[in-house]
Amino acid sequence: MSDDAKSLAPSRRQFLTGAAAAGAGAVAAGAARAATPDPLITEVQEWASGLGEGVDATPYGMPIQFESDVVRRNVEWLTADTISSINFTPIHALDGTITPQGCAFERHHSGAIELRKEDYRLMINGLVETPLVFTYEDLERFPRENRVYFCECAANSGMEWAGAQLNGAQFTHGMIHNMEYSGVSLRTLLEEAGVSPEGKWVYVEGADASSNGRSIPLEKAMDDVLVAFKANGEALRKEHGYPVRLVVPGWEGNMWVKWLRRVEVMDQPVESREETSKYTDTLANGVSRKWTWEMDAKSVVTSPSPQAPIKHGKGPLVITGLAWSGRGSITGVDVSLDGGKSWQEARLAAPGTDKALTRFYLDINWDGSEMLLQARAKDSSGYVQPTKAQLREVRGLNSIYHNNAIQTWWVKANGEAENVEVS
Ligand SMILES: Nc1nc2c(c(=O)[nH]1)N[C@H]1C(S)=C(S)[C@@H](COP(=O)(O)O)O[C@H]1N2
Ligand SMILES: [Mo]
Repeated sequence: MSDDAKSLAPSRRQFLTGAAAAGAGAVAAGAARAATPDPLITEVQEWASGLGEGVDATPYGMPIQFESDVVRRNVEWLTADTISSINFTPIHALDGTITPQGCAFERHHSGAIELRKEDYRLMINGLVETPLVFTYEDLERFPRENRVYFCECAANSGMEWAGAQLNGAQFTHGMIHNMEYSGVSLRTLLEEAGVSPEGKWVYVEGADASSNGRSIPLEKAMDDVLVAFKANGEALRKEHGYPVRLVVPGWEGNMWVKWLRRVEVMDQPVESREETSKYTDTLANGVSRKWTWEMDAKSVVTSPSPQAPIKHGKGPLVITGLAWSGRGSITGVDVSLDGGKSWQEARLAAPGTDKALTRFYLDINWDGSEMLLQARAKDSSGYVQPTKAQLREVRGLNSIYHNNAIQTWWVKANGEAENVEVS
């Protein structure tokens, strides 16, 4: 901005405050038809009175300052520290399906590490004909694939098991992201090493102190698992596993090992901490479910929602949200305005794709009365997302993980929304 423009700015800004309020009134009346002269149109504005920034100002861009509240957030009481912790994607403020890496939730067991490409090694050992070690450059020379998948932490919505608790889609459903990955299929690398006939499982681990070791059946490892080094076109961010992470489509986020360092082919699973004492669900009778790898179909209305209230009053209202399934693609989403008594079919922004987020919209003419807003996902396996009561009947109340129940937002007449349960 030139000095001239700067000296003009304060008085302009004062003037604009009044103009903005008048503008908002006109929109609330229901039409964008100009009745009175709008200074935002008729006056030369601050941003048109000087020069903008040069192309050398931002070698790598951040969102504009006006979007500074669209950020990951954490829930302070959830974990004892921020190293072995988690934060949440601001899904209430995003649209479309691709999650920018910069605000995609993070989950670390021992913090996000910095590992240079030059220092990167991936070992394949165990029940193979030839144990192999790949450098980053080696990986780049194998045939590459591009695929879009969601990654959901098994603990997503875990705090909601006992009752409605956190007030915002970011906190109830934000342990999820959806990116386009570029990488090499794990199958290609395993075939390079030659899996022995006794090989039935792979054990995958990361280079961080926690190592986050998990066992994966060989069948899955040879199916759609990717060894990825790019996300949404750019290098993986540090917090998502730079330089290389595992992508395990449709399966719980814990198996998506970051900073991937080793794949050991085994004849049985390791039964590591991450797959026994964690990421299992204890039923009412005390028996725990394990090997609950696939993430069941789930959906959530992202707007309106507690962090995204209706500000424009009654009339045209865009209801939108996300749906996904670890067992295939989303075939439909129903939306209820009355707590599940009646349902309407939402419009999918694009046909559902395999194990990726699907965006849905329901365009209504809101009469201004309160709503109990819900979404219900249906997937290509024929599965329908359950209510909280249905899920609790099967799983009891001891669970933390794998809560895919229908979420309810109580949208009040003033447009504010609250996390509630209907019975
Ligand atoms: N090496 C390693 N990989 C890891 C973890 C970890 O702590 N260390 N956390 C896991 C968990 S529990 C989840 S939900 C996902 C989260 O991936 P993100 O941080 O990219 O969102 O990474 C998984 N991979
Ligand atoms: Mo997780």
